[in-house]
Amino acid sequence: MLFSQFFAPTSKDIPADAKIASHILMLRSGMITQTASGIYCWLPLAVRVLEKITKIICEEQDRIGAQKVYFTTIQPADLWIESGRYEAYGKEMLRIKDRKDGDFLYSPTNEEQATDVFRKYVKSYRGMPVMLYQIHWKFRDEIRPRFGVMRGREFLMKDGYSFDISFEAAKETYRKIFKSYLRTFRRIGVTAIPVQADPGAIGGNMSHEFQILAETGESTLYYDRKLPTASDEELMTTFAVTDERYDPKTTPISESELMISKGIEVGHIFYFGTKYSKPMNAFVLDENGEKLYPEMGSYGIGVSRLIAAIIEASHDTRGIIWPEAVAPFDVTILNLHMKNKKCVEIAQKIYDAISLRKEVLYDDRFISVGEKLADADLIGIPYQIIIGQKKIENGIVELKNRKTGEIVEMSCEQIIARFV
Ligand code: 5CA
Repeated sequence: MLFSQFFAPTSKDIPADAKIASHILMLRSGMITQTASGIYCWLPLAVRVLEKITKIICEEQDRIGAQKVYFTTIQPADLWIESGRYEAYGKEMLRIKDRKDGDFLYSPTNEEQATDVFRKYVKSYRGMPVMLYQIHWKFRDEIRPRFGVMRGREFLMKDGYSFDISFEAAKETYRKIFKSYLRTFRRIGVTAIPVQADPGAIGGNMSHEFQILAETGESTLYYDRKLPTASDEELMTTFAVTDERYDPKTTPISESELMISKGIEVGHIFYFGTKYSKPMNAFVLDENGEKLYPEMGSYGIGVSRLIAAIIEASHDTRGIIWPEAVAPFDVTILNLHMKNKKCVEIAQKIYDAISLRKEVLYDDRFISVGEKLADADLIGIPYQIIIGQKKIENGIVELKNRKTGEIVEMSCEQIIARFV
């Protein structure tokens, strides 16, 4: 991709209403643009990151047998009246009328619809377990949308729904998802710690949040000092709670073992038994021909929020530092002197060779050296190949590691070999 043709409206200005690093950097790097309070357009740089993240999520869901669907964003109110949540959801739900004056809503979550799809088709315990998920837009009319896409009104969520024949089977599914989430976040390049949580509006009695540690996080976490070294299996029971649940009187560990940090909730999983299957009459017949109400759970990842959380956890004063697995491009080529024939020739040669194997952004714009270097650090692609007129005389280009700042000199052939 040539930067001169790439739609990334970068800016030096710090937007007045942006208070935290991720919001500032997402606006400055031209990833998002606001269209109404808490509602954003996603521009090419951001979409590339979203797609990297969704690919990892889909691969990990696939691995545990969850299957991708698209539920609908517009749902009939009737489904929610059946579950009893239509009134309870209150003002956070965006309610819509169609031309026939029918009541609809824009989905804030899809438990009801998943249950409806299940009951239409699965009539016997033999058709279970079922695990469906989607990655789709949601709308919640938050009282206080803030921090950009961190707490938006329209946001992208991965939401999954499981149907099991017994409590034991549902617990096993929950455990499987729990471990799969740890793996998913690890692959994305972040550390998300699981904490025991309140089920809130989704309901139920077993729930974990996945939190990325960051000073700007809205949640306060209390957890066991040993947590960072616990195995995936131990993590399910290692002490970690949010402030809503923290009670010094019942905490099973001593004060010296306790850590307190701020976190960003990027995932939330729930077991809630028959909370939806019973009122919605979604039953199957068991082996004796008796009614069996599926034991359900739902499993969310805030995909759009995750991007902001990654930036909160990985940036410096100059800009974003993308983990390699989700970076919008693998490498960027900075031709510092577009008017120098040798620079243009070498940059083109390196670009042609490396872009066969890697995603490359070639900055071929006619702008100042300072602007080019600043934009590269702002956008945060993991590797920068810097081509300047002095060094190129001796056949030398520089490779800069965005994260460490380390620069190494290489020949044109060496740099090509490094990436292909
Ligand atoms: N149905 C369940 C799980 S599928 C559910 O809706 N869970 S949730 O309410 O906890 O949302 C899942 C995740 O979406 C949260 O962990 C959070 O990361 C993200 N999320 C929730 N509200 C917002 C919001 N207003 N803006 C951005 N992300 C959000």
